[in-house]
Amino acid sequence: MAREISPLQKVRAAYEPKLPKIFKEGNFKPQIGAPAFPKTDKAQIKKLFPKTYGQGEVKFVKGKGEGLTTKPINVAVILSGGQAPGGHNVIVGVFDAIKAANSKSKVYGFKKGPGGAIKNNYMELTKKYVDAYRNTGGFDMIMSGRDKIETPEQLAACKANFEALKLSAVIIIGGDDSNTNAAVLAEYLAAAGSPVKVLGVPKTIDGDMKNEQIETSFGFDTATKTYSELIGNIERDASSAVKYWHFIKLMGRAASHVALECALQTQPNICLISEEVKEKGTTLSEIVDYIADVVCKRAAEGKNYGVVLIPEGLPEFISDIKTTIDEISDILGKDAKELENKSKSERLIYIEKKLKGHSAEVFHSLPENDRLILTTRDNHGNVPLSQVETEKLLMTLVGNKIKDLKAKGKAEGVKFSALGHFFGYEGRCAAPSNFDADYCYSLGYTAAQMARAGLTGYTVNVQNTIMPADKWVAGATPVTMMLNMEQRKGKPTPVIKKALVETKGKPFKFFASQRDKWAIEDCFTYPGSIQYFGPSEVCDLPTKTLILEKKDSGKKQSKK
Ligand code: FBP
Repeated sequence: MAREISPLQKVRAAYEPKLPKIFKEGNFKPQIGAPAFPKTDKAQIKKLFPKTYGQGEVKFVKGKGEGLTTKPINVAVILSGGQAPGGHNVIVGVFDAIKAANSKSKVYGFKKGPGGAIKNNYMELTKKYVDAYRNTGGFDMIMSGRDKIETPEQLAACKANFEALKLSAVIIIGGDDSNTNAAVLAEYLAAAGSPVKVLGVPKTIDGDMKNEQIETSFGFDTATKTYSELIGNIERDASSAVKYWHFIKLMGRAASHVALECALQTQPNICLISEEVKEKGTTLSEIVDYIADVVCKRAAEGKNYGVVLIPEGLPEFISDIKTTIDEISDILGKDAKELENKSKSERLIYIEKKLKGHSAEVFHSLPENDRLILTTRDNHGNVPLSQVETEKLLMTLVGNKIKDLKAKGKAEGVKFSALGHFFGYEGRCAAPSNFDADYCYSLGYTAAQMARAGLTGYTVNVQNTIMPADKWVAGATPVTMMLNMEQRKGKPTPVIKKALVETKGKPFKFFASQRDKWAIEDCFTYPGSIQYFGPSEVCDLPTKTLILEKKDSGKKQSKK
């Protein structure tokens, strides 16, 4: 029996994503620029990527299809890492473009992430199958996974599987790590004389895969709009009930782009920005003092309610917690043998005994569940921060601080009743906004043209995105150009630099210029739900971050 779909999904399936004019008109060719190099660590990167180093940036310009094959080709797609709205449209864009160039071409999907390429777990994507996922959220079309293709055995298995399917190209849809992995795979295949090319597409709701060439990662737009709708609803509840402080943690493993964008959209009383906390060397108790001070100032105005936004990555940016995490990582590394067969609680006791001085004090001040999480590491060596209940921790510590102040007669009349929320998984599979639906389809379409051009080791991009879609410019950036060397698991490793919030950047500066007012006055804004139909100024609006970052450069480009 056919699966029932919602009325919105039915209508939305017919939505035709917008494309850059050059693709809509159909007369184009790739133009390869002068050799492009990374900003730093040139010699090391050249040594590691001799085949793909120094390639030129690509732009699609007017042409008659020069350099683009019209022969049937086979390409495969892989979804890698956390879900982000629009992933299905990347695949749909690849599918439509590949089939439009030659209906005999085939598109395969490796299932459950990069692990599918290693294990040869794939399916051929047919029109009927793909059509059911047009403009939908989620990655369930072929599913995702967090495996990395890194060992010689895994690289060799991928090569054999790709060649058996006679692939011209593999398109990896992922974040900074996955695009770095795409570059490693591209180099490996090129060095082995394989005909298979590898391309990347910038994905992540965290918004931290961006640079001069990549204006934004897909999914950030929809996820932040989804969270902002919920935050706006909570703000209205707070100012209606006038009795709760809401502490809302927002996803984003490291960077605070999600929290900052949501703050720009909803104007809460407080939004912590991890990057600023790190820059200033702020401690946990200083953060608690700051929040408690705003709570008291608002209480003095008769407002015993408010909204606080907290980025997920915060614990790793608070100076004393970061030191504690680093000391724990050291213990986990050095004493791996002793810890091997211990239960979770035995590990905790062992580590607690080893910590000294202020780190021990900070660690003891945390609830047991958070202490357990801080002693855990995932496959990539990351602390699983989405599981740390920072919002609850801050609620408790601010509550204690206010009790102290009251005992000293300094917080008379302050009522502090707090509720905690975590918005993360709620937004990652939302139906893509028009922006993400169009942007992702355009990225997929561009990736297909790069596959037809037989280019390898590139991440595709679509630029000029604060302008209407027909002014968008499609192209690709050599991954080696975006690499720098960083210490990973104790070794210098080539990686795409994660874009953190810049405290000198326009989005943060605008926020910082407003936050004192937002803290005390009620300036809440209620963005409402994502609109798919209606006036363009409501339905096609990019994020405030993108508008603030690109406003001037957008004008310059459009005048040309
Ligand atoms: P990606 O970087 O893979 O896009 O994932 C981002 C993210 O949503 C983070 O915001 C969050 O910390 C993490 O994934 C959660 O991971 P998991 O899905 O494995 O729980």
